[in-house]
Amino acid sequence: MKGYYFITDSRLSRAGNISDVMEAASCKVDAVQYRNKNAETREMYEEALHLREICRDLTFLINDRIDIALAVGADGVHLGQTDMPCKTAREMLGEEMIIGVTVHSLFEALVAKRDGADYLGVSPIFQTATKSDAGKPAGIALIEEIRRKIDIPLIAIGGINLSNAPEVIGAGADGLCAISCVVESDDVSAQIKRFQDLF
Ligand code: 3NM
Repeated sequence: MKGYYFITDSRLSRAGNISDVMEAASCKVDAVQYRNKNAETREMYEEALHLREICRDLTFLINDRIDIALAVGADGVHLGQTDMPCKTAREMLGEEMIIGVTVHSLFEALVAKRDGADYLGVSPIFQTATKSDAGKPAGIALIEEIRRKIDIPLIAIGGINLSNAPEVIGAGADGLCAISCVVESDDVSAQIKRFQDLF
């Protein structure tokens, strides 16, 4: 995991998830995470199937829903602190599938690594309106602190834009995700490429 990591957000997207993911795939982003907190299971399953097809040559992950990840043949899941525990997910998914875990502290990072996470989402770095319960921004100091102790990939998220991304990378993040800054743009792939050029 290195570079730009794409996460869907149909509420903010101008063009919709399918179009956004086609653009992200054309940029060969590092990974695509399908995140949909509002859909019913069937709708999510069908959209995930479609996105899996678009992302046939990319790492394709599902946020939270282990069942949907398995059903559509995703490469893995991304879990938050209130989702299925990483250890349990690892037992369910085996060693081959990718598990990412969102962490907000060094302690959560150490637990996630111990429990089998392949990479960490470090968040929220800056203030964000995209996730209402994101909590207090940790700043780049959290990336630096985790980087000193942990060697698995760190993907920074939360309030990242083209102006503050260089300091996020400078702090030791292997990759980053900027949702609103990309999906609200009228040229999603051009915006993704601007982030990719920073790596
Ligand atoms: N997770 P934007 S913040 C999906 O803090 C997500 O765990 C977060 O959106 C966390 O790039 C977030 O528009 C949204 O700030 C990030």
